Amino acid sequence: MDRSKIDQHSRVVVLTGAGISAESGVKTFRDNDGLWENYRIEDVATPEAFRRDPQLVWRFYDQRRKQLKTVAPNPAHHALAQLQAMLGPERLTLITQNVDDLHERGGSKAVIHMHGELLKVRCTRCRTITHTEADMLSDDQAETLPHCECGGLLRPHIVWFGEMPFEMDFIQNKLAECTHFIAIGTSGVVYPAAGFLQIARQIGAYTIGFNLEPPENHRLFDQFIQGKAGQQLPQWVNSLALQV
Ligand code: BV8
Ligand code: ZN
Repeated sequence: MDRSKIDQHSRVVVLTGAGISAESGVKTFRDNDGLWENYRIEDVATPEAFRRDPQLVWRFYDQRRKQLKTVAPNPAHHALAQLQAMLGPERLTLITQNVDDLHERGGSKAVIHMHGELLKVRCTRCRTITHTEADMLSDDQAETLPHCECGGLLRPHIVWFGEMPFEMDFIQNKLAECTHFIAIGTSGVVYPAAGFLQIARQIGAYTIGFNLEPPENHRLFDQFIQGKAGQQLPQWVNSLALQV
């Protein structure tokens, strides 16, 4: 039986990382050596950084949210939406490490943002989550911090280093029953996301990696397709369309 074949009986789990948004113009974490304004991202995207300097952390997320308005989905996002339409939402689970909304704008449904979303903020007191497109820091000199109606300080609805990613139970269940696991544009460095490939292999799923450069774990994939996701993914999905 050809394990690689994807058909209507397949259950596909896709994990995307910053590389799928790179051709849209969104910087990846490995770009400029993972630095933002000379800060290491691991030092800004943490609860400690937010406690220590909430204005700095809000500036970091306001700037990335603002950039979202200037970028658009690329052919890789559209190809994944096409694949989901072909297989149906029951047969394709899309998990992203990205906090941008490009999968949704590219047509994908029910996207699992395991590391949160740039366009959402959460109250640190009542935990209410609200959608926002606006800058959260006031642009006055004081850089007044945003607060909830309940008086609680608002934070980005983002999973920082040292925090538990979202939807892990759902993700584990989908990994436990998948027939195919496809990782796209991720360096496979950050856990627990980087461990999903191992879980998929252990249950016998057929695994495929798409990446510009061979990531550290590329030998673990049954198939590794090197190149830009915006070129490789549409080609691969179109070749599937003939089979499914
Ligand atoms: C947790 C939101 C515990 C923030 C993010 C030591 C060893 C092992 C693990 C750890 C350790 N010390 C600490 C840890 C745990 C830590 C971790 O893994 N650290 C790493 C740095 C070692 N993980 C955590 O802290 C996680 N939480 O462990 O909690 C816990 C347990 C119980 C109870 C409570 C807590 C939380 C991790 C989530 C952090 N938040 N994002 C924000 O966005 O601001 S992570 C962030 O970085 C991204 O979301 C993403 O996950 C990661 C970056 O990875 P990629 O997406 O892969 O991006 P990258 O730039 O690295 O790679 C891009 C790839 O694309 C490259 O390979 C490139 O070649 C390729 N590419 C480029 N262009 C293209 C392309 N490919 C195709 N086409 C192209 N055009
Ligand atoms: Zn509140």
